[in-house]
Amino acid sequence: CPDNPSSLVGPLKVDFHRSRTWSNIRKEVGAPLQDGGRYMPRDCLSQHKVAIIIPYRNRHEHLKHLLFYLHPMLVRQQLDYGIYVINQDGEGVFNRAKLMNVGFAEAAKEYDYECFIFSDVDLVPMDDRNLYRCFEGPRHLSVAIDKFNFKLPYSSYFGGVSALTKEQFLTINGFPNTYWGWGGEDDDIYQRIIFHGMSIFRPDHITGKYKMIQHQRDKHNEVNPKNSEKLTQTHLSMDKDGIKNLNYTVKEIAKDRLYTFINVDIHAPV
Ligand code: UD2
Ligand code: MN
Repeated sequence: CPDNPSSLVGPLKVDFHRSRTWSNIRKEVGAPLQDGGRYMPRDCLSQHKVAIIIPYRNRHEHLKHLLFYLHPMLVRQQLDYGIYVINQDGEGVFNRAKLMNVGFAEAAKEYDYECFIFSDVDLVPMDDRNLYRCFEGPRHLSVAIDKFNFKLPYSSYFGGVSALTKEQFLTINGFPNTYWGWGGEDDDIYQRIIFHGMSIFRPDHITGKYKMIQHQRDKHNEVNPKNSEKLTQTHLSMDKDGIKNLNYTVKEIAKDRLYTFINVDIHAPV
């Protein structure tokens, strides 16, 4: 496929006011997909094998909105891609970064993905020129979120949506497994990247616009004050705490038309 897909349209209309049904979404965007939320272009060979990893628990409405907008955009970007929803089993403390590690490991078992996009379930891109592919360095995609007045909240901000090649991900030993509850894990990932001598790529602030679905803080994902304290230790912990020592138990893998659902026990403290 060409380097610059010709079917991109630029700015997208994104609206969360209408509630959606799964069957409607499957009808509207499911046609070109194979089970598991898999797609590859038919008329050309895609240059990008991309796994989209979504850390998840109990956000059904958000997932519907995201998939409704994301699938058509990824098809237009002519990616060879699959969408993986990594569901934290049980009611224990949530752990976004560990779920993303699990998503990396499980997706890599299924297919020869070269690029991994890690995305919050509530962030919908507002411009399809924001390419969901990988670059020479780790890329932060959600640079202009409405919640932050379409600006970076701070210059080392790495939350939301990011893209790393398999090699970049393994170079930083993946993400930390030990950030339970809300906060800090995105800053830890940023530091891992910098400490390993890489720099961050970003789209411009027009292409990188996102709409965040408004929500309250979830139960069992309360701010954890220990997380910000851990950030001073990243350089010491990063090669011990990551994809190399990841452990978890897969409880179920289910293939929906729109996504692969992986329910996982990540041994959360209760
Ligand atoms: C910010 C960051 C996010 C992460 C988080 C701190 C933005 C836009 N995002 O998100 O990347 O660094 O702070 O941990 O700044 N989730 C569930 N179910 C739950 C809890 C979380 O599915 O019960 C997932 C979901 O994909 C969600 C993500 O975890 O989008 C982050 O949690 P959040 O949306 O509650 O946190 P938020 O918006 O402050
Ligand atoms: Mn959020």
